[in-house]
Amino acid sequence: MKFPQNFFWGAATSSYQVEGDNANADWWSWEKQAGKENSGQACRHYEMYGQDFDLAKGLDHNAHRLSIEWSRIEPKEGEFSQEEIKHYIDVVCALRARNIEPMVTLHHFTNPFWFSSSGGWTHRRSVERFLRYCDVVTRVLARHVHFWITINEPTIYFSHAYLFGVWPPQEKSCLKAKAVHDHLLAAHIQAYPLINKIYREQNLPKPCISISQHMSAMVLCADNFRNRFAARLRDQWHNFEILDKLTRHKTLDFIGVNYYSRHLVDASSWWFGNLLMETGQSHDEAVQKNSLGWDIYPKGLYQVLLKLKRYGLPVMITENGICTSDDDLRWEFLLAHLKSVHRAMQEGVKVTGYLYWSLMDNFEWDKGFGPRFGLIGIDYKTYQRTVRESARKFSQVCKTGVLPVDPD
Ligand code: IFM
Repeated sequence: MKFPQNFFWGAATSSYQVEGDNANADWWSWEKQAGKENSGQACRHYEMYGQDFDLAKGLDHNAHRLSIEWSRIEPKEGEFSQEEIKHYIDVVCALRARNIEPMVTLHHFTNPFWFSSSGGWTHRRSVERFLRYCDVVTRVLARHVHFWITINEPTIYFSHAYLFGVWPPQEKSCLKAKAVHDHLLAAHIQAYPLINKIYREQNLPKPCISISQHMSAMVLCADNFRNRFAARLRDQWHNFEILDKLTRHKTLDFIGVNYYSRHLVDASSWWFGNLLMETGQSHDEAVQKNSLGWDIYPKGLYQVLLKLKRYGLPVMITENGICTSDDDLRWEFLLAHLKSVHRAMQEGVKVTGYLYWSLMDNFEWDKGFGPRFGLIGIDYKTYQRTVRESARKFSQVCKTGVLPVDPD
């Protein structure tokens, strides 16, 4: 099983989860007030990024996805920190110096505290505030960056923060969730021409811009009419609604996919909530789970990728990973998902890259530091990095573009 020569291989991180000391972000005050584990110094990646990128280089990665922390760049409304801007130029150049393609996310769940305390993404001025930040960042990074993700997992963000009330600002309001959804989409739709314009002004080749869309496979517990209907509804709501809109606006140059698991669809009534949310037990196959209890379902990545054919756009896996204390299982997970990617490519899906989540263990939001997603383990007492065996095996794939054959 061989991948194309110019395939992007690497891993992803996000600023808040790895940098540490992001004291101007809304999560920072929320995690304290909500009594959650504090992100504190996270992995100290803010100062140790050079060492971390050396490890990525040593593991044969040729691409790396990172995010810019808006609350560092604009700690007070309209005040941009030259020091922090320089920091991110240095970070991106550090990747370039190692021949690792930087892929930059502009919004990965966190907001500056001032932005959230004045209504966050529910505010009608949220879009113009985001665009002002995008403008500043794009102008300085354009020379060094070709791939942009404007917004990470919009559906996860607005549902967790404004519908389920489990992330800051812990709202449970359909009206607010709808406003946030609309503003996030508008933010992307308007950021797309803005970023392109900056590249034209700087005489640079057109950049590649997308979002990272969280996608799940929909699996029926029992094959009946209501479950089939519920699965279609969920597919649309969770996976495709946003992609449909953004492709209609012609604002995606590729599709960024974050894939982790499946939804087991078992709707016990025609009530909207049951159709959209209710999960059940699978009757046919017992699958392994990650340490957060999510089903491991590699076939689902293949299924999702095939459905993306409808857009006729290249696809990049911007996240796929497992939290586990069993590193053999991590490698099995990686290999099985890469086989799914390869199979989808054989069937005509143009996948251009695979970024494992995550380069290192990190702060898994409301779940704290417990879940271990990293190719590289972090000792949170000493901040020592340990390259896992799975990372070395993945490195062989990155180097050769070939998947090892199963011994059996
Ligand atoms: O850690 C997160 C990441 O921030 C967004 N995608 C899913 C990952 C695992 O939950």
